[in-house]
Amino acid sequence: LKKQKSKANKVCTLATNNGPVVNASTLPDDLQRHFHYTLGRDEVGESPQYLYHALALTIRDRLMEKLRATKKQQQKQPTRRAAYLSLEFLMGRALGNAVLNLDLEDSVRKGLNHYSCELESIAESEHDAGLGNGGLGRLAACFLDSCASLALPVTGYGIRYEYGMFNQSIENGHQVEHPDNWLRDGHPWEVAAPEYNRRVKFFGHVDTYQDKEGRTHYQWVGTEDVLAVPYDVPIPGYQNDIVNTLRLWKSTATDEFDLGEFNAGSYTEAVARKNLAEQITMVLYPNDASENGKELRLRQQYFLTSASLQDIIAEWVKIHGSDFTDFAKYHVFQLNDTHPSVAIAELMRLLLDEHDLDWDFAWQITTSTMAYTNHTLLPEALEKWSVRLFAHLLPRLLEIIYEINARFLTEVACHWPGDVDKQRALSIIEEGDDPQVRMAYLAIVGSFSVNGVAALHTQLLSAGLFNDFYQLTPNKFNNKTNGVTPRRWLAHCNPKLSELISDKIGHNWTRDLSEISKLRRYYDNTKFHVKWQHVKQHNKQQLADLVKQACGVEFDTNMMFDVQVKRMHEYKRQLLNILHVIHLYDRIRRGDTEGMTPRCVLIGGKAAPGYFIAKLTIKLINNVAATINADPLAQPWLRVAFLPNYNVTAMETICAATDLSEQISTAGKEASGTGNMKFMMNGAATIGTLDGANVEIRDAVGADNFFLFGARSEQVADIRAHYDPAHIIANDNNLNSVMALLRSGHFNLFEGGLFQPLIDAILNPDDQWLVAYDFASYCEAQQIAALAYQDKETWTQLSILNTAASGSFSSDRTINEYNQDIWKLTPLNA
Ligand code: HBZ
Repeated sequence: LKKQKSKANKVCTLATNNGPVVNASTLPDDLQRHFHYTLGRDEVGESPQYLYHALALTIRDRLMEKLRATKKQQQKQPTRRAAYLSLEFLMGRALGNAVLNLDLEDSVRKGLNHYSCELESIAESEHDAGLGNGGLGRLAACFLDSCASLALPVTGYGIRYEYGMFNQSIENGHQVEHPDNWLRDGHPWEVAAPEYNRRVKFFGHVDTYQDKEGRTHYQWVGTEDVLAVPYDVPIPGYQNDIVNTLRLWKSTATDEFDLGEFNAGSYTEAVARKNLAEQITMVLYPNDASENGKELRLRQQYFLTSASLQDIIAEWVKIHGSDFTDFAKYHVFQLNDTHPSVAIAELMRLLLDEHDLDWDFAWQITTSTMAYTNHTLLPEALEKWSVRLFAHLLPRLLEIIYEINARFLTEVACHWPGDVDKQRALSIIEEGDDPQVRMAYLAIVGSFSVNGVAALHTQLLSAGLFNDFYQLTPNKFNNKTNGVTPRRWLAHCNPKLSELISDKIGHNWTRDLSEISKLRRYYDNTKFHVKWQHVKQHNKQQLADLVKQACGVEFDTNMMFDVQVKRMHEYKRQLLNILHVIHLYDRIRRGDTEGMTPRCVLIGGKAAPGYFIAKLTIKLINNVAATINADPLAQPWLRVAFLPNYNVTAMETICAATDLSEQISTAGKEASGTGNMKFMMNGAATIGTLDGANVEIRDAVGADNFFLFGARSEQVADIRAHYDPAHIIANDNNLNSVMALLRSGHFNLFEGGLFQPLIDAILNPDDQWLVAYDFASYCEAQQIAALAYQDKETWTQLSILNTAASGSFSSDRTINEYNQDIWKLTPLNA
């Protein structure tokens, strides 16, 4: 019996170590096994989602193998690692990306053959993982792809929202929000890991006591605890056998919490408390540029932060016990904006209160492991939390923040002796009737690195918004211009162009996008032009099909595709875009079509549900579109559509099909932009202001190949000082005529006065966004772009040059810079 037992154990150990064999050749069989046995299905029939699910499980098996191997390699030779802390990871769909990164396309197609199904149609069953608002969340997703592809030991930590970014429909021209129940059909990519549950504290109060040596100890007690359950999502590197982890936390009630109440006879209260705990990770806040100060949001931030730091520290303690000497040598935390910046206070708390370190040592560790990325210059988007709320929800953390602030203000006093105003200006605590914690200041003080996301943005941060901090610690500040992953944003979303590119310059651009510059050699090769145009036509047809189906608008692929897709915001100036559309329409109606280029204008994006003026802009775009599309006079020249529910998956079709990319923010307001990079990579030309990464895009492609317009960021303050939009309108026939049309109610015949707030905004001398100011130069740049488009050769050259110049906008380049300057990690296999 003893013998048998030990044999059984051995078999068991072997099986868990090596697992079953899964590889490309067994894929078709594995797919059938999952379809028929795991899911218990017989035929595909009306329900292709089961086949999608089976395929996802089949691929997940392969991801798990590589994930295990990657972990093993890390354990064999412990290396420094990074944690990317972010409230948002806007992943989109996983299937196509996994097939590409694991190089499984052929075997997947073979496997699907058995069911007479196409990969493309099966992929449509997947819901987008929309766990983010926009640029910041999608950047985090691109970064994960690059980290895995560069074999860097980086783990993403985020929240497993039950409901992601809302779904947008357009009803009578208005945005209507619908809950995004993305987990409805299950999420086959994730694996729950309840063995790593963590407990997060809220509320309660702080007790202190003195030990024998007279040291004060702090105990955060009387808390209401919530359990954090990790769900791991595998992140495959590009054809390199590496699979990293994105760990998403879900909140649940703790067991004994329930039991206690239950035994006391308060069954309903216990269930209600459970709801309260589960509320934390229920829904993503859909605001992308303004703070709402809601308690639940602070709970989300602390929940993510505390669970993630505990996770990392627990792992450390398992190996090193209570010795934290080398902790900072092995760890770095990248904070994606201030959203997780309470991590600075939480790491201090864990080290001080739970692991008994003294302040100086804990602070030394914190300030050599935390790094902060800023994504905005808009003052209204800088996070502040009421001290009152903080004291109630996280009393111990507030104490620690006060202590950090007191010590920091001493430094300020040394640097600017006697300057009390300076101390007030730099204080982490903003004084006033309702004192506030300034999270950006906490993030700067507690980090060894502070970076902006484009050259101009970093310069404006250092010279403007954070100048005092820059003077105090200039070496903390650095730039990391954003990038996007060329795997999803070229190889996956534009297979036809990818093939054409690889035919000419080989395939290595997918690993090293700087190689794409080799395309320049072909920029005046007419044979190549024909192929390039052919691909673009094909992609435009795909987008035209999407627009037809989603909006009922007929896009003609021979017309120029002029596209602006991004979150709706005044600073992004979708209003300027639609004013130009009205101007074109006005010309058509006046018969002034000489030199006009036929174009299809596509606009898409979500407005924060409480953002009135952004929602009204959506309504205006829809009304203008309806009027123009119904006018037979306009048909040959102009078509306009607002695409509902713009998301990652929509962008994959859109960026491959666009001729002209609209990047028209008021200069100095868009930190970087990343859509601009996706369009460029796919061969669109940009019409844009000198803002964010547009500056670097224009430098890369050459001024002749970029349609520049508008006020420069350094002029904006001067312009605003004597801004008189009424005067500008009166002196510009085109704008005057557009405003007259708007005022006449031409676009709101049965909705009198509807657009008055937009008219007022343009006429307001306080208009921060300078819509009227930039209108004339915008129209001029549009006319130049339109003329360029009429010359097919010129435009094709422009298109090729844009793709060829996009090499430095790969997130691989960005991540290499993060690694060289901030993280200093050694790649696995190296
Ligand atoms: O981050 C964007 C910037 O506007 C854009 O210029 C930049 O390219 C991108 C990546 O660096 N910022 C955001 O997307 N911000 C948010 O989504 C956001 C979300 C929640 C908030 C505040 C902002 O509470």
